[in-house]
Amino acid sequence: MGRFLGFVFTLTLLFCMAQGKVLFYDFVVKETPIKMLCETNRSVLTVNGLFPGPEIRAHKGDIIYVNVTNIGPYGVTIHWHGVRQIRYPWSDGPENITQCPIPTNSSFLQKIILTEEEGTLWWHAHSDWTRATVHGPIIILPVNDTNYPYKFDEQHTIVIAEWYARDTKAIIDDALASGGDPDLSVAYTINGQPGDSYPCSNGSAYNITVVQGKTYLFKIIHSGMNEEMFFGIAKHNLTVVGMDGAYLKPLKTNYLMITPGQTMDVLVTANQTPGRYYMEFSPFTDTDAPSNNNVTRGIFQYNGSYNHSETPVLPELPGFTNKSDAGNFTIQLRSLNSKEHPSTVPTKITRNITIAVSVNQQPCPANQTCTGPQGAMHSASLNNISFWAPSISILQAYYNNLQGVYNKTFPDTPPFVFDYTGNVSALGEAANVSTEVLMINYNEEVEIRFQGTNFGAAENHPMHLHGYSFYVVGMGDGNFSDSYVSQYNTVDPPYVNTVGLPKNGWTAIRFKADNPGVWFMHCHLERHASWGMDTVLVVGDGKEKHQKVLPPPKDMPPCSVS
Ligand SMILES: [Cu+2]
Repeated sequence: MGRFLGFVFTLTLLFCMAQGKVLFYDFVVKETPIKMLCETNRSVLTVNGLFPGPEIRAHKGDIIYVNVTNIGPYGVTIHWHGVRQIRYPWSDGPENITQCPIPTNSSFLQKIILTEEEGTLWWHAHSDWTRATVHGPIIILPVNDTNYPYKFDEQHTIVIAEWYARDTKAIIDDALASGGDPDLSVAYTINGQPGDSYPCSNGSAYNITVVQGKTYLFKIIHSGMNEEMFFGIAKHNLTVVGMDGAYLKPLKTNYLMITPGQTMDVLVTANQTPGRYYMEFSPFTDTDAPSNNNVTRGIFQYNGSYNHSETPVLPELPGFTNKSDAGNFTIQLRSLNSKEHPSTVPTKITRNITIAVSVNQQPCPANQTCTGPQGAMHSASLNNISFWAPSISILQAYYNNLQGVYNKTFPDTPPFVFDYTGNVSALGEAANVSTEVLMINYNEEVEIRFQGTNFGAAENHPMHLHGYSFYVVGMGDGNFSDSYVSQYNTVDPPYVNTVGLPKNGWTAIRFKADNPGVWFMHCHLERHASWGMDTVLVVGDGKEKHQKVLPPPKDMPPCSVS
């Protein structure tokens, strides 16, 4: 008996070691006066009074408890972007998908279960447009702190965001009521600073002082709302070594293109003449839709003796509308696929889904004036369904077998076939507004082919899936064709949680449905998500006990109060 207990104890100890540490964080969501541009201290929603918000730092396999207390003026939810949350969708966060908002003056203890994730992820609000200012990094270090597949001397986190001139909840509430375009952001920021190209900056900008010969690891998080960005540092090469919490084969480049929702780990060696060099983010605007055409700059400056007041050198980035440079960067990304970090790309696909991704219009309701295109209302859809979030959580309805909250009828193919990326002007642009989910069996090997369409203002759509990372096995311009399957990369495709679907192009992704639960899938351009470019994957339980969704915590925010 004693020997048996000892054996159990040893097993438990091993299990705990494999599971890593348990960490605790306190997040208080509250309005905080922030000085930005020429404004004086306008209050915005923050976590712990910080913009960007506090960094979570953990090791692979840790479990993190975050006690989220909301003392802001309205209900909020927080999402841990890129964390798979195996069997535990209860803490995933999207409003009315996996939980109802945390009401004002209450708390929700969220549990973040790290498993395979290693690298850079982030957290953000997932209700209304609150994530504009409620976001921050999740840095996941290798188990023993030193076991990186690359070398560097120092690491720094860079959070890119978009700043709006008024309350972002009012912006999206107004836009959805009028059917028109939401306000554009007025600045892009690097770690909370717009930089010296904006009025009232007084020359201040995010800056980093570097030592010649040293190599810096930049953990770049694009938490911006509505624009993809190019990034570069004058005269310096970038080596991309990770993305979305997984390693990549080192990719040498002089610029990168990053979409909202994506993270990239980038090495930069300070190997130029000591001096001052701009690092710059500039928008990639491949659409007729209005966009914020400003840039934001930080400064990469060497220590040592030279004229420190000299104007920094500017990088040469692709032009704002340069679709080919954006695509040429993205298609070069490859997962590391080493012995320690192997790729496991599904090759026996048992479920094949094609999703047409469209920007639509809805007719203006009678007795109303709409400010969308041609007096109509902006809308967006997946397979011609413009997603309508229910008033209670889909996860709670699913787990408790409540009827009438959602339909299990999201189609596996577009409802009708047309020349998706050709001239669509003769086709109607309205989509069906409803709550449809994709039902997927446990352990299916799933392929999803996203097909962009030429409706409305076509553009790149950063498609994001909760609960999973996926392999991007193919991508191209125009309409998808079955003949492309033989050209898929099933050896070392990038393993990501957000992929840019090219404007009027296609992208194919693969994953094994080994995480039961209710998982949101949506465009990470916030205006498209608000217009209905979303759906939900409901992945069923497996037969074994360890293949089922875990029970909910006792303190789930109630769905009746909000
Ligand atoms: Cu989109």
